[in-house]
Amino acid sequence: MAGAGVYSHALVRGIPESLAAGALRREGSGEGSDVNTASAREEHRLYVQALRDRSLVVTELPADEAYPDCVFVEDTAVVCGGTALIARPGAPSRRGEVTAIKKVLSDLGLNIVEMTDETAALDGGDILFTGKEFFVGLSARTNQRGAEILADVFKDYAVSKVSVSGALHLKSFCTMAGPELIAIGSSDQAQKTLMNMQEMSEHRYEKLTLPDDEAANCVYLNIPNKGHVLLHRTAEEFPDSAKEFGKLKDYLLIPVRNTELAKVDGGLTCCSILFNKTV
Ligand code: CIR
Repeated sequence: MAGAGVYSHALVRGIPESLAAGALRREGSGEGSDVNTASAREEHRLYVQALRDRSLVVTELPADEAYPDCVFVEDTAVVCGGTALIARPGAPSRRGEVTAIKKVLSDLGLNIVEMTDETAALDGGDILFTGKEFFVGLSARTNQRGAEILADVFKDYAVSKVSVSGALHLKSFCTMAGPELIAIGSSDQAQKTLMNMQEMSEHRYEKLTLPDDEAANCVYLNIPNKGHVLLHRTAEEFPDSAKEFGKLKDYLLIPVRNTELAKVDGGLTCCSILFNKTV
């Protein structure tokens, strides 16, 4: 089953020393604030622990100093229904990250499809799978060709393209928060993007509007016999958004701090590739 949040496995990767000085940052992002590597690793450890505590089988790849952004594994592959599409990240400095990811996903028994077309670009952070269809953000990192290849690989699902500006990725402000529930930031850009998505879709989704765009990047897990689980940013970081999460009924809410990786544009979804291997 490939529904929203239905996962058995997670792939994560450690944080290299090189992240603080070498990770990519959008202009103006985390300005003047250095990443504290020790704090980043502690926050990341708690994130990984939260996934393990929900019974996911977690594979942890070691960091690679040659790739300062390697902790952001989400961008390197899209996994659905037993197939892993190995991405061609939009940032040239990140392309080599995929080699280790391809190997581990292959060792885990997934069918591997590689995006080899040199005109294609795709970051997993631009791919929103709702359980029913895919939305692909066309951003500075993901282009039309990347979206076409994804549509070709995951033929069982409708794939709609939506343009993204003012944020790094589509999922920087828009993720699933439940089987039919989309978490969305309240900026004009975020609301407009969701409106465009709804216009293209045959499905009707509920929306959970968060006052902070960044807080709309959350991790929804739908684990058999464990119900709805949501990893979301803490009240300390985003008090108003945390109040909105608190109104969700029948959820296990797990606040996860992400102050350090956020300085280099990393959100909660970026730090894992989540997939279901029971298909
Ligand atoms: C980058 O610019 O590629 C990294 N510094 C942040 C990537 C965040 N990934 C994601 O949102 N999926």
